[in-house]
Amino acid sequence: MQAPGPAQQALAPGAVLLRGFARKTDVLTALAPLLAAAPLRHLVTPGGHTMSVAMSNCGALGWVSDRRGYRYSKDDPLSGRPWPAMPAGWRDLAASAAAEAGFDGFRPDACLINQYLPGSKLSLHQDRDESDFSAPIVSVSLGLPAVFLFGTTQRADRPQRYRLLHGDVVVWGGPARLAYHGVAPLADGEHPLLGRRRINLTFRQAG
Ligand code: MD6
Ligand code: FE
Repeated sequence: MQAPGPAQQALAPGAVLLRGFARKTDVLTALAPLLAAAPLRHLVTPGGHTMSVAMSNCGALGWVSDRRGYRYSKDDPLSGRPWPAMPAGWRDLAASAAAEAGFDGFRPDACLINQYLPGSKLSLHQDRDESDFSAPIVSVSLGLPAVFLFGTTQRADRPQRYRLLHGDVVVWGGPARLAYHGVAPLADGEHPLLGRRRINLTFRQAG
């Protein structure tokens, strides 16, 4: 008998929510050493605002923001050294989630690590700093639940709201690749593995 696959929920053409896809994968063991090598920090936007989400990266490229703009960088601006390598287990998890959502051959070279504390939020935005939009975005939710906002490619369209739990994975690509998305202010709580925070891993083919 074949085990049932993970629950799939279509959010839009090209966008899929894979409920619990990462729940049984050990992604947390690698987290502390990565954050020791490249600590979480609050980036400043080109407009001069300090983001409430704290960020770091692993992989060949990392996403950074400062007064000069958003971009991908080979080096961590804090240390001047390359970002820590992406753990093979993380890369394989992202590739298998992408394949499950219909995107074969996903080879992420960037993983953004985001930490949300109670009250942290991420305004509606598009992920458009990557060089090639033919690859999807794979987003892994860990820790406290969050309300994920997912709209269309038009900023003015009101986004749908989805509650994302520990282990949920969202994949968006194809016609949804440039969909506006964000995260509502995180509600306080206590997660058995991660405490009072949410960690989100966002995998991209950036270079
Ligand atoms: C999420 N995160 O946290 C979705 N995008 O569920 C994002 O969309 C995102 O956290 C760009 C930069 C950082 C992010
Ligand atoms: Fe994003």
